[in-house]
Amino acid sequence: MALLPILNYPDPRLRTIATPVKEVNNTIKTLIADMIETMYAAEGIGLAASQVDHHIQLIVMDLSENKDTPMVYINPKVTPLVDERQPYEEGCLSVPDVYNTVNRPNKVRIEALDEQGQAIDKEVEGLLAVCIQHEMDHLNGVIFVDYLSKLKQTRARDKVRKLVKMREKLAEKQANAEQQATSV
Ligand code: K1U
Ligand code: ZN
Repeated sequence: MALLPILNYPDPRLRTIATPVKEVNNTIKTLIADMIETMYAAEGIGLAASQVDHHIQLIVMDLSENKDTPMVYINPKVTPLVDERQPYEEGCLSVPDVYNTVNRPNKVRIEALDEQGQAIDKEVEGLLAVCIQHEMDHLNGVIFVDYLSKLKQTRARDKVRKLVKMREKLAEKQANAEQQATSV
């Protein structure tokens, strides 16, 4: 298994519309395993294939406390079951360290295929409903900050750029230190 790099906002690749999965073959199964590992390593509760630069309709999620119940949704279709929208504080692995309230329907129907190609058809509510709608947005090139004011979007973009630069500098320092340690 492998950890996959996660695209950061405002990377334009996050705006790509995902295409349906034609066949649940071994290549897709490897990607699913890698996405689950990547989601756990990043301490997320969901991950869309778009976020790891694979523009296909594939989502993984795990809302369990022990992080031992991964869910896989292939070619998902999500239908709101209520008109009313409720506020929820959302985060995004592609927009690190930014949290904001988004209003969404609190109950939805999910129709999809699982990893074995079997049909899923269920009604969900609460965080699961919020999370699947957030992930569906990724497949459609939408990021949760799009729902925020222009000012908040600019702040989010600047914050992520700063964080990414800091991470790059840290990685460079670590690589230099390792090189020095091996050359002694
Ligand atoms: O798609 C993603 O970027 C993953 C995202 C999913 C998500 C979290 C919260 C609300 C909607 C969608 C995350 O996992 S962000 C990190 C996280 O674990 C988290 C953040 C806020 C609340 C709960 C969990
Ligand atoms: Zn996200």
